[in-house]
Amino acid sequence: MMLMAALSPWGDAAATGRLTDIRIEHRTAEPDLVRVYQGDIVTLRWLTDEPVTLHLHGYDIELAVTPSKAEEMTFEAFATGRFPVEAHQFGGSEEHHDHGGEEKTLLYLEVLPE
Ligand SMILES: [Cu+2]
Repeated sequence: MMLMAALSPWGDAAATGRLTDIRIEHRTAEPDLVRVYQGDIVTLRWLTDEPVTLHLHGYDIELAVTPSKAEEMTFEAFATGRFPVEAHQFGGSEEHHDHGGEEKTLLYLEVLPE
């Protein structure tokens, strides 16, 4: 039915989706809060000034982003609540700086009940 098309991550997100552009600069994200409603098809599009691995907790989505291009996380906001997106590794896997397992919260995703 109509809903099936909306669930496709490659479909046109304009009708039912929420696209948010997020920019990471100096290890800080702008915006640092994204609010959506339960059932939304959410796309977070990331631009970063250094390589980083992102982890959306709760939904458990990981994404590696490099400065060369924007990368997207697309998912259905099925669970309500407040979920952190953490930077698990700044600087990329090859340099592998050891910051003592530091995980920095870049932003919060808030999913409100419908
Ligand atoms: Cu994490």
